[in-house]
Amino acid sequence: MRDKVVVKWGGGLITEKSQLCTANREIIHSLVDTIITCHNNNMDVILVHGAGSFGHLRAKKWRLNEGKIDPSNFTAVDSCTTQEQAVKLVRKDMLTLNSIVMDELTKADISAAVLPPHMWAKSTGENFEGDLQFFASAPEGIVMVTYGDVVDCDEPQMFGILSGDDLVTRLAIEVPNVKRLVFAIGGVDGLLRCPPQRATEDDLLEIWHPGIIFEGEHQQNIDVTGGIGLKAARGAKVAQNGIEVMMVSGQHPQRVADACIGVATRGTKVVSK
Ligand code: IP8
Repeated sequence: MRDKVVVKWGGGLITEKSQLCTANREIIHSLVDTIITCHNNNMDVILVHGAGSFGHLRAKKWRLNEGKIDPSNFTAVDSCTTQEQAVKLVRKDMLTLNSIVMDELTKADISAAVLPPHMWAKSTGENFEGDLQFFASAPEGIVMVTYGDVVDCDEPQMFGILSGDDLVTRLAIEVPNVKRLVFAIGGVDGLLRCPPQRATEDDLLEIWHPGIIFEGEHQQNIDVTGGIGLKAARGAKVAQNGIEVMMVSGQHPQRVADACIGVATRGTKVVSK
């Protein structure tokens, strides 16, 4: 069986994060080549993408990450009047974002199959329920794709947000033959010692483990999942299982490709200690 790499394309990278449902097609198009590089280097790819403005904005407004809450917390807007409706809309928007990703893969002659989490996964966090067998048994050269989504939860929560960062953690650890996990992120070269607006070139942490303190920026007003801090924590857990973990800028596809095939590049290598 060929080696596999799990790659996460961050939502902040592949969408315009502050503009509802706006994809960054140019970036998506440029990232597709990195998958071809993996195939040319005998590696299969499991691709997970984030939600960006197709998920976080509406999920935040309707507090979907908190599960079902008292309807009196909300004022109806034309397009949506209840949390249940918001769940359906966010799932639909995520299918739209995913179809853009799938379309770019198809245009590059890459065979891919998508497994939308709301159809096979339940509950949130890294202990979500769901059978990862389909990802493990994909034929050589077929890219298995999934993404951060709104999933069903048990009562009383009813629904919640399953982040792509939790999906990559489980996929990297549980699918056999995964050699690497690569986070392609937007706006930064990796983990920085301080928030990006204050950082200089020298503030990139080339190696990070949970003992190293950094001031991660989390856009609480936009994000319903954990931002860079969640990626770092999940990355360390994956590294603990003997899998290489890199965070690189997705705005430099060459770095993403290099990280995927194990060539040294600018970014942050995440280790467990
Ligand atoms: O961007 C979030 O997934 P993430 C999913 O991978 C939604 O954390 C629907 C907001």
